[in-house]
Amino acid sequence: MPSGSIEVESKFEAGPDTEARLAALGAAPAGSSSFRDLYYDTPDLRLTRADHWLRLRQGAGWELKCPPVLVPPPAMATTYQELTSPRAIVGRLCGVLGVAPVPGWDQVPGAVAGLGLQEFASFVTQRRSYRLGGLRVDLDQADFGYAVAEVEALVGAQEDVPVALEEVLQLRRALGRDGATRVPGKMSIYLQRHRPRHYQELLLAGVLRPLVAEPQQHSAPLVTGPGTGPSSTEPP
Ligand code: V4E
Repeated sequence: MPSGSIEVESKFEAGPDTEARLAALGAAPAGSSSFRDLYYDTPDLRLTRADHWLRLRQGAGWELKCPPVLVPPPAMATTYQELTSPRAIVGRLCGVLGVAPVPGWDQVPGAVAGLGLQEFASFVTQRRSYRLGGLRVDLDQADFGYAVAEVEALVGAQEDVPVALEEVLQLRRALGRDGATRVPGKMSIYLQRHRPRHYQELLLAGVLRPLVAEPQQHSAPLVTGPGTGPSSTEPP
């Protein structure tokens, strides 16, 4: 089995009734958090064009999300392998970029510098989480004015994905969110708004899908004020 766990998730647009529905279903509040994510790629976008997402989540550490090893999931869900061990992350980065690892790259920052990776996205998320059985529900509000929710399961092996997928979609339906529209993640919206050329590249590569229409926002942003917005935008 590959190292790291596999994340099975389905994003949805939370409504005013979502938290009441979660409570009615017996979901337990699992706390609130606020964190900044910094994402990295080569200047010519070779990681994200290969659907590899390297991020430093402040307070949690480095993580690399890679595409599924086997069968792609249905339209309403995504599966990604999540690597968190420095050795696994650096090994995979070198594999994707076709570079032999160098001594001193046993920690991610050394490899990030050596491979010439650059930050391309930085944003803060305020999150409220719930747990129900083995599932987790996150209600996210990003500081660039986009809210999205997700039902998520973490499994240890590819053969556990189909059951987890069914559970995730079942809870999504129980929350009244069984529409056919694929809801974009924070990154799609971030890139579309702040890195349009990067966004176009990923559409061309088939890594991101075109946005049908920007979803409605049901609540005012939870994070406001100076210093909380995106750290950079593409040069003109
Ligand atoms: C995998 C991925 C990206 C990395 C961020 O993943 P995501 O789960 O959206 O972020 P977040 O903050 O909820 O992480 P968590 O706390 O759950 O670990 S950015 C883009 N992708 C690919 C992708 C995709 N193609 N389509 C959808 C709907 N989501 C993600």
